[in-house]
Amino acid sequence: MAIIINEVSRTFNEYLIIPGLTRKQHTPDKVNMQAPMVRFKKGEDPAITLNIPFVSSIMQSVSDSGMAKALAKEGGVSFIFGSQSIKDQCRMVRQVKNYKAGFVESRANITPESTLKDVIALKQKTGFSTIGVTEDGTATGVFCGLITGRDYRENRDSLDKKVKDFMTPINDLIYAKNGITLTEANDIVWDHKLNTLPILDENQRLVYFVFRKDYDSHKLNPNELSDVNKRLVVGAGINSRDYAERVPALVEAGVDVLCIDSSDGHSEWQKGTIEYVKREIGKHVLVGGGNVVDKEGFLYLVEAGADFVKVGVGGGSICITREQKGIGRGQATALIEVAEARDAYFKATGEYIPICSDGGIVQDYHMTLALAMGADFLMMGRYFARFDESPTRKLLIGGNYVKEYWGEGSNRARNWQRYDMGENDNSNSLKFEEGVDSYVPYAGKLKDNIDVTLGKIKSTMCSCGVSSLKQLQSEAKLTLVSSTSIIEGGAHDVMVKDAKN
Ligand code: MZP
Repeated sequence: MAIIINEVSRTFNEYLIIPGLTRKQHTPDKVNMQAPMVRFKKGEDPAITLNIPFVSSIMQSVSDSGMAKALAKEGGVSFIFGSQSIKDQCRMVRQVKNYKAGFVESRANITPESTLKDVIALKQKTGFSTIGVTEDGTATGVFCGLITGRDYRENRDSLDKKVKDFMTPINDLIYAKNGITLTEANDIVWDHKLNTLPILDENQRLVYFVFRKDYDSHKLNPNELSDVNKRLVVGAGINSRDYAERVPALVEAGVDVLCIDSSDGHSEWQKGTIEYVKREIGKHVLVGGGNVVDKEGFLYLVEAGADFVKVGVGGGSICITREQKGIGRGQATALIEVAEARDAYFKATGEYIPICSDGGIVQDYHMTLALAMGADFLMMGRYFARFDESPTRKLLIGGNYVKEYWGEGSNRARNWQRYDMGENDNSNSLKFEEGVDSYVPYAGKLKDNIDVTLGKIKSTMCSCGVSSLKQLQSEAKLTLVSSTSIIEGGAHDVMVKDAKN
């Protein structure tokens, strides 16, 4: 007979938070939302600390470079989806890493003898519309001029037109000498109303660009998550098949953190992947594993060397794994058990391995619950898929705007590696779907929504009398709710007026 666990497997919806004593110092502006992202030893700091405890799902319909930039600016991290070619995934990582840095190396360069056709091709390939013109077409060649979208008309000008005939030449540009500080560079940008300031060395070679948009962006995003070189932090999903080629390429592209993307992480394939990455590619390469739903799964990945562990099987909004295979566990129960295992491991070894609650968040208060139950940070798909910054189409369906959102286990994603059963499973096709193709209500800009969500979480934390996530984990009181008390929690026994009136 199988081992029967009699404890009921529960979801977030079955819990509520009991308010604690709110002291006068408990105001939302004093609440700290920072969270450790990767393994660290007692007394040390983790290599990455999130400024808000949110990461976006490793999914085609959620995390591309656009989402990654938007989320890093708010203090979280996106994991660029891995169900694409290594080249395409690395291109997305580069787009994020090159996005801003104060001083940015020019990533799109061309020679004066090239043509408009070459410029358009370069723009498509790199995604950059500001192109440096250098004698040899390299990022550090002798600087000749600049091309922006204002220098040509794509549909009107001859594609054979030479770059030297339509670029803005160096003599008409304001530029600065290498060695200038960022503040001085920004002053020049502002005083002369420039969008781009080229920085040249004593031999007139291009060294950097300073962009006006980066200055604006930093001022607007005090929580921005950046690396030591002031570049946005970005993650990427990997699988347990092509890691020997994919991981070095992603590291080369500048990725900050990796995560193995799998519906079931308690496997020898994950162990092998983590061990290979740490042994062959570098101990410093940060890699999370998952997903697991119990203590055994957590400890297995921790022993393999995982830098964080993701929790959750079958709870995702687009997931039908539980219906198809009968595997999974209520997200709240899974999280509580794994959080206990993490704390016990920390106590025993002095090593803290953060856990990430993945999937199943519907209401904003579910996030507070998950954090109180012990999650260090949360991975969300549906939440982010609703925003302008997700890579999918916005459509008008039945009079309402929606965004497309499909699971990695759906036929549409064709992400066989996430679900296959290792190297002997050579079917190279999905035998049955574990995810659906869906729509989610369109919700506007990521920043606006995150501001509201964080406002709610901070307000709840103040009600609990805590001002950090660590305190929330150790001091919050949670209670199970009956189905009738759930009804009591919404508006009831009144006729709700149309919200618009
Ligand atoms: P949610 O935030 O939409 O509820 O859940 C997102 C999570 O569901 C992802 O981070 C991933 O772990 C999981 N996922 C993605 N695709 C599928 C699927 O097709 C899936 N079954 O379960």
